Amino acid sequence: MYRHITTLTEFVVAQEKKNPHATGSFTLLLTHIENAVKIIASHVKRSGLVDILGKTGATNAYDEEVMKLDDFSDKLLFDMLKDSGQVGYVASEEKEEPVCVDKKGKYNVFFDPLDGSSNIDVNINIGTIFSIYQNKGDVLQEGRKQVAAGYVLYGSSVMFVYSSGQGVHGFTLDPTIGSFLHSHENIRVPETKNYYSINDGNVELFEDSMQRYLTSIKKEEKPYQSRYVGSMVADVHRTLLKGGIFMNPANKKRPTGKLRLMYEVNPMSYLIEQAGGSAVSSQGKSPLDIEPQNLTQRVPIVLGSKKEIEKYLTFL
Ligand code: P6P
Repeated sequence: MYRHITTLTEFVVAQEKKNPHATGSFTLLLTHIENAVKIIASHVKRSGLVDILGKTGATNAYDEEVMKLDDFSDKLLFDMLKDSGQVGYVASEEKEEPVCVDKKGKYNVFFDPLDGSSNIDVNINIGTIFSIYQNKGDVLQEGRKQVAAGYVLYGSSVMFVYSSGQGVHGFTLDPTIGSFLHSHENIRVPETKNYYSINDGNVELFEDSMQRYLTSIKKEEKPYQSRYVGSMVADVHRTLLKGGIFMNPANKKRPTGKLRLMYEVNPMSYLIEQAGGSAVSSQGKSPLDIEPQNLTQRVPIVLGSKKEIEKYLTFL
């Protein structure tokens, strides 16, 4: 029995048709990102085989130039974005400075090519994160100004999750046809879930309010359960689908937190809010309202189910 399942390309084109001002530029941009991540997914799946890890400049059994997967992903994403002809500034977490591809390019794109890449050689899920702004000449814009954001999770299956302001949609790669199929329509974060996701090893370094919160949720009648992968895309994806609270807070060693505002926190906070959840940074303020000071700025982040964030805020 034939049942048509929408591909990512069809979905994005349909979204474009709904928008009277669309010129097809965003569709072209997203399609180039899609092509890049399909190639990255293929290499991630083979990463244990072609000895692609850790070496630079050698050649491998496949006579390909072997480079670290994150360098490869970084170069590939940049080239694909440049080839799209739709970008002004492109900023990679792997690079010190943004690159101005075309001053008149319509969109600025920030990306983390392979977040959690330290997990590659132990076969733990890793991900690509991207964040898209209108090119208004100024590279640094607050997260609220994002026109779209998304991630790709290279896991037991490869998933492309994104939002362009009309809810969050998930697409699962069907490797037999090389297409992302619309598997998760309009993802909504459950309002509550007793999952907490944090690196408990730093508990002695956390602020008093965080320590009191963590003690309290473990003493509830239904104690909260720890779920922590240590790979942001995996932890946020689980939080998006199942609910709970993901935290990478400030601590005495990292008073501004560990995760990058422009490359990790803004795109993930945008997605969580689009899916009906909440995201807060210092003093309970939304990270999307932070005026970025520099490209590599780190901020504390707590995000997830609306009611879980409300409970957390009562401890501030
Ligand atoms: P911590 C991975 O190195 C990463 O950048 C994120 O993917 C992950 O959420 C975080 O760092 C883990 O941080 O404090 O647990 O080492």
